[in-house]
Amino acid sequence: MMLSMPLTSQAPPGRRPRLLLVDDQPVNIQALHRVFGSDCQVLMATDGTRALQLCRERQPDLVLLDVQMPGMDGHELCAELKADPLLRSIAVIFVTSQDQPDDETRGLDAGAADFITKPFNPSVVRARVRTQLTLKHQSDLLRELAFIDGLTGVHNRRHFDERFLAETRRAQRTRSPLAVVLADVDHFKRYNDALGHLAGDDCLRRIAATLRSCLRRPTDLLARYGGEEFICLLPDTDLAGAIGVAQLMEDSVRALALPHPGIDGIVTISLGVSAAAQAQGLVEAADKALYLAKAAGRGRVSW
Ligand code: GH3
Ligand code: MG
Ligand code: MG
Ligand code: MG
Repeated sequence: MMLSMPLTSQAPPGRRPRLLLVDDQPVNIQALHRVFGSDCQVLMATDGTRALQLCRERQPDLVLLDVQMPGMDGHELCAELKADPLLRSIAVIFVTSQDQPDDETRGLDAGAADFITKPFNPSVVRARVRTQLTLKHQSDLLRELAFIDGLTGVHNRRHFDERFLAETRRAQRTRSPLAVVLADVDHFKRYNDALGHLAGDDCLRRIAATLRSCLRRPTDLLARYGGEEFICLLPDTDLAGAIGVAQLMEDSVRALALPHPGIDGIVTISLGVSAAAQAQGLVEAADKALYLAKAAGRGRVSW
């Protein structure tokens, strides 16, 4: 029986697909809710502006979108989503009573993945949504891989840049603090010179794993920012909190006690911390603080 088929065969464990139903007529939303309510997280909006807001705040996997609505209509909303790098991956299926081929072409041109006409057959809607959710899940996995640093397994700079943009917007919207910690391995050139590049790579892997173990919240992000530099993005964290994280990182790397023959000591890191409600210049400020930590003798946290 089609209706009892699971919606995604490869959904991430513990995460039900998140659908956004958008239609100016609540009765249409109710009809779709009956089809998906039991096995999806369902969000609802009766106008385009509210739908866009929900997309920003809740990142649905897929939007079932009515075309004709007062205010921002379906085509406009779809165009907004596809023009935004942070929202572009959300799949859009138009659900409309219009059956002119022109409308279908226009919807697909706007970036929609599929097109369903009302009145709809629940099994068909389910099957089409299932196909799009599977595609979305696969492209999410690929994107995730493209955002991982090959050497250390932590996120890469590209991912940091994208998350930084999203968190900056969120921090401004919610007026919550946002913090950045920049970490740089001390005298790493001499480490390579003394032990060789492969040992250097191993050292970077150990440090990355240690830094990661210092992060506590699922929203905290660690990325490799450059050769022997790592960066942390800490949402909802003020300066004092970020300094605490940075100090823990400094202590944890020190506790590894990795011998550094190039300086006759052990491997240490220097860290620069910055935090603000305004994310403007946050990375630059952390970089300046890192420079202070280096100048003050390395193996320490500055802000
Ligand atoms: P400082 O304490 O001032 O940071 O000194 P440093 O030697 O760490 O800084 P510098 O920027 O002069 O040198 C960074 C070194 O990091 C040089 C480069 O060979 C090494 N490095 C960068 N990326 C990698 C990598 O992926 N693997 C290895 N093994 N070494 C790397
Ligand atoms: Mg309508
Ligand atoms: Mg460096
Ligand atoms: Mg260095």
